[in-house]
This record gives sequence, structure tokens and C-alpha cells, in this order.
Amino acid sequence: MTAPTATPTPPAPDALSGAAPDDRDDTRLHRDTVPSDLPAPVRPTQVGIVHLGIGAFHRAHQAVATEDAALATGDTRWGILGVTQRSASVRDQLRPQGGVYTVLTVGPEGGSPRVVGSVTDVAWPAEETPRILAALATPTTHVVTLTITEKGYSRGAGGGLDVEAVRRDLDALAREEDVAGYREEVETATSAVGLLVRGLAARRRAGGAPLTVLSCDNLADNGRVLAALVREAVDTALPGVEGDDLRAWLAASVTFPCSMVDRIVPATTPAQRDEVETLLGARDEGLVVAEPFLQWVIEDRFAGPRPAWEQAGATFTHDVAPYERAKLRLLNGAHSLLAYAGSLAGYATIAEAVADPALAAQARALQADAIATLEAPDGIDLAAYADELLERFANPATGHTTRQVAMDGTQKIPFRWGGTLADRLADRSAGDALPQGVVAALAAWAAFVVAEVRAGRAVDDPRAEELRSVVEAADGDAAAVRALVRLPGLLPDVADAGSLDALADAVVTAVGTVVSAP
Ligand code: CS2
Repeated sequence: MTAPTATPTPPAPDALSGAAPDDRDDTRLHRDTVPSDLPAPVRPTQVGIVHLGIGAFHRAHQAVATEDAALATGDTRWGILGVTQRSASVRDQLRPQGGVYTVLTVGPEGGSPRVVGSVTDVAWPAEETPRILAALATPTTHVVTLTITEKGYSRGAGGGLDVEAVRRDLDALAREEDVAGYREEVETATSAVGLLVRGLAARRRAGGAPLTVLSCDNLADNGRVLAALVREAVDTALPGVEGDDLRAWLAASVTFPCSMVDRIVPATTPAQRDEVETLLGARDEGLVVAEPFLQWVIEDRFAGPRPAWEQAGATFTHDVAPYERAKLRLLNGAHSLLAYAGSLAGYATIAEAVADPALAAQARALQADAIATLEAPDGIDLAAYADELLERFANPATGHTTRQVAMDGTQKIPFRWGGTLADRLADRSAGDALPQGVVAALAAWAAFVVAEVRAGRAVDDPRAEELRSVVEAADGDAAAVRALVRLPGLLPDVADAGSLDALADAVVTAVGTVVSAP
């Protein structure tokens, strides 16, 4: 049985055409106010990519690579429909600008702006779910990219789908797949994974053109993790024969390559917007600020056409894992450590934290633990790579704050430190010694959480409530640290209770050495 498909709605007035509506505000950046000394942004002719999670990172990374690929090839099919998550703010920033925005690249030699045109429009699921589902179902959309952050994957502590977090979308999916239960009104999507699965189902019902779903988040094996979550969602919403057609189509026509993305892109500040307004002579509410470095390694497993991202410097490979693990454990791992230890020491930015020799030494110790677990990607010297990362962190121009990187620790730590720890514990040649760099990192996080709770601040983490009650229920700080280390799902691969006890003891001891005043 085939249910009716969501009716495609036309793009928003300003999208794609770039035509100037009568009420266009010429104090704002848009195609007609781009300064003549900057290269003209690309003007895509259709949407070819739907991107879930259009924050600053996407705009400074995949959207730039897509722009560069279009400039290199002249292929204008790859306009991006960006989908926001929690709020309409990026939509409200970019729509009056016809999607164009500035990337200000900041390095030791100062900043250089460029205007990017590959984002054709932005939609907010709370108001525009039908349009997003229609875009996902349209055959000229060939790729879905995602930067929804670790918590956006709606995973439970065990790593599988947190069914309750996506329940409303799964119920909507069951109705959308069932002719009898079909409702004329499309229900608002409330989760990224739910929206994706509903979009995939809508695409199959609309004819089933192949699609590539490309995760660009900092999760180990991100593509495989996402594929498994999608399958779990389908199995839950459509158990048994009801879901057979969708399952068969997913297996035959949809791929989920893994990818590793890298560029430091902090949240934009109002002062940076003012500075760029002076530079461009027009206000850009969609401005993003980034370091010069940009890397993208993509598993070459596409279901259909894709932009020529290799023309924009992306690497295509059959195995992303060595790149991904090295980046997660060496870059993100050290970043998180500096964020917690740096916050505790009173540093506002990562650049200040890494300039402190004691904290830099802790970051290096963690990197040394990680290097012992890593396979070097082709042509990469891991020790040199680790050093370059600390140099990138030292770039003061990005203004990347310790608070921003400290966010969502329970979601990041499993990938950033958990893998190193599990591999080191499994490596018999290392004897019984605990990796002290990881121990210190855990001590910094636990001490940070305890300090936040004791100060009456909510930890910026989806499990904040749980963190607060764990700390408050513990008898003193040492017991709180022990309980935090044992938090379910934090170190998922460290199953052995004896190892966890020894680890918790070591972390308690380390707290005294990592917490230092500047
Ligand atoms: C950072 C990352 O905020 C964080 O947790 O570690 O966003 C980091 O800047 C990027 O992964 C760099 O590619």
C-alpha cells in the first residue's frame, strides 16, 4: 500500500532566484550588496543537498567546500537547504539575506572575509516540516548531510536509540506509512533522527530515488552509528511486515558513509558582527568566524551523484576510521581536557588555556596515551599532527571559549577519551598501568562538574539534571567524583567493574593535581 506523499511546497520567496523582493533591506548583506572587491558567491540553480543542523560549523565547513566545488566545476546543482534544530534564529538571520553570508577566516596574520552562496534557504522544522520532508523526498536532492552534534543523535546511555526521545516522530511515521491512518496535516518533526527517518520514508513513497546520508558529526563510525539508529527507528515504528518495504529500500538505495570533519568554528560574537559590518558596509547576521584550517575525509560510498568535493580539498577514501579516531582522540580529546582544566583555572578561552605550560603538558600526556592506541592514517605522522593541533588551539583570533567546548561532556567524552581508555586497558602489553593522561582528563571533567553543581549552576549538558543529583547525593567531593566516573554510558567500553574501581580511585587522586589556579 502506498500512502499519499507530502505535497512539495515551493521554496521561500527569496530562495534560489536571488531576486530582490520589494522590501529588501539594503543595510543587510545579500547578493546585491556584496562588496565588488570580493568574489561573487555561487548562485545555485536547485537544491541538491539537505543539511540537518545548520549552525556555524556547517556554514564554515561543508557549505564552503560545496561553494568551492561549484566554483571549480561550474556545476550549480548543489544548493543547500539548511534545516535548523531548536530555534529559528539561523533561518531568521539568513532568509532576509537570500541565504548568503560571510566566512571570516582569522589567523595570526589577521582576518579575510569571503561571501558564500551555496546555502539557498533555511527551514525550521517547528514551522516548516512539510517543506523539509518534501525536499528530502525530491529526486534532485541527492545528499543529506548532518551536523546535529552528539546529542542530536538521540542515543541512550547504551548507545542505541532513545526511543522516548523520538517517540512523536515514530508515531507520525507509522501514520504516514499507513493509508488508513494518514492525516492531511503533516505533523511537526520534533527530533533530527525522526525527521530524517520520516523524510527517507517519504522519499521511498515518492518513487525511491537513491540517497546518500552523510554524517559530519564528531562520533566514531558516525555513518554506521546513524544507519543503525535509522534501522532501529524503522523497526520500532513499523515492526514486522509493515516496515519490510522501507527496510528493503533502505538497504538497496540509501548509503551512510562515515566522514571526518575538522575546522575550529566558535560561536560568532556581536563584536565580530560589528567588525565585519564595518569591513563590508552591510550587516551580516549570518556571519561565521573560523580558523584557516579545513579538512574533510569522506568514505567513498555514495548512492548517487555528489558535488565534486575533491576539487575543494576533500579526501575520499575507503576507510575513514584511522582519520576519525586520530582526530577525535587527539584534537577533540585534548580540546575537552583544556576546556575543563582551563575553566577550573579561570581561563576564558582555549588559547589562554593552552598557553599555560601545566595545562599544555596535560594535553600532551593525553595525546601520548591516545597515540599509543592509534593507527596512523596514510602519510600522517601522529606526533607531528598532535603538535600542530596544539598550535591551532593557540590561535587567539578565534576567541574559542572554554565554556563552549565544555558543553555536553557526557555526550563527547565517550568518543574523545573513552576509546583511548578502552584500547589502553585492552592492551595487555601496557600491563596494569592506567593511562594517566586520560585519568587527568576525567579528573578535570569531574572536578568541573562538581564545581558547577556546588556553585548552583546548571551544567550545560543534556544530562545536567542527572549530574546534579549524582553530585548532591554523594557524601563529599571524592564520592561525587567516583560516582561521576561511573556514570552509565560515559565510558561505555570499560565494562570490567574492577577496572572501573581502580580508575575511579586514580581519578580521585588526580583531582588534586589537575585543579590549579593560574
Ligand atoms: C570542539 C569541536 O566544541 C567542541 O567540542 O572540540 O567543535 C572542534 O572545534 C571541532 O571538532 C574541530 O574540528
